Amino acid sequence: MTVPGSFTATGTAGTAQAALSWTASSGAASYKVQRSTSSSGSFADLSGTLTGLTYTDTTAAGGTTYYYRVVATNTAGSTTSNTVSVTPTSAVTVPGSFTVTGTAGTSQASLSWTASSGAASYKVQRSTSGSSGFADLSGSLTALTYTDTTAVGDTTYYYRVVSTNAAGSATSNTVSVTPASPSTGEGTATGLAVQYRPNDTDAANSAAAPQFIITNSGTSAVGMSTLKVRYYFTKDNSTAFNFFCDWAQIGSDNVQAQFVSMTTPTATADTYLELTFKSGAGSIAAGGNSGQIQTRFSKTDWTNFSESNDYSFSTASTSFVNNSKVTLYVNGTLAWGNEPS
Ligand SMILES: [Ca+2]
Ligand SMILES: [Ca+2]
Repeated sequence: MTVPGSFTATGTAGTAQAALSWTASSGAASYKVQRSTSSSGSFADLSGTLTGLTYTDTTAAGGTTYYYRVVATNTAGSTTSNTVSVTPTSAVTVPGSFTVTGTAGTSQASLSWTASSGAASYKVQRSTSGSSGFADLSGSLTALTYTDTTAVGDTTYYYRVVSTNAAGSATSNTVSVTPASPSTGEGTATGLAVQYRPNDTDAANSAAAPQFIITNSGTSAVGMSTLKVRYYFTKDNSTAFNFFCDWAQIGSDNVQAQFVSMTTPTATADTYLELTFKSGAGSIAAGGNSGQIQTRFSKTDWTNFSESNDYSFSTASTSFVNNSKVTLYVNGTLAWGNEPS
């Protein structure tokens, strides 16, 4: 009987483990795996007595470098393999807890959050209820800030952020933000505002159905024929539009519409629907309003819109509320709202 022959060990890193294998040692009766955290030792027995040629060290910690060697034994003595180093990768755990804060701007909300340990990406979610109805607002983010420019002034929104990695996700606290309405000097002077609601909140069907009420909180009546309303959107393709005024308190025949291509498009607006009013529409008394103006438009080929990327579109409320992203002009001068920029 002679001592076991020379042989070679190899090691492969796993997640918090190391997989070892070795060639057969001639004449070996059994093997033992030894481990050290130093290449020079000391090595301690890790395994019991083995007869196979593989061993998995599941007691390893991710990110630590270990040194392994294998000892082959028979009754004549023992032979030790080469030493291999293996650095197991760290186990992926769900992202850590983190905190979001929000700041109100004019028709927008600025969010920032602390880092969630181990997070690969973040998503911002929004709801108009603090307890339910959260929907993804942003795409996948790696930054720790996000600005919601789709917010409407004087509306309270609830935001939270979800951090994600391969192991799962973590959700931040919820913050509420109420963006301010824009102040336009002319609007303050005239007291005019535009209320809006989407008659159809489906952002991906063949109809865009904005409905409006023009309100006059000023001290004098305003002739409707001096007014223009603009509703901004991206047309998504080059198809032309059909306009319908389904109903208007002032008489739908008194509502005129045209679609105007913007000379300076923005990410959320390349076209606007412009409403003007015939003299038959009369005037809006001080303290009064126009009544509902129920408009709708479709593409001539009835293909679907994508309204979620439209400047003036909002599903924040299905009741009539002020929408500063619908603009109103008196004799061509901006009197309400913010044009897209
Ligand atoms: Ca729609
Ligand atoms: Ca669009």
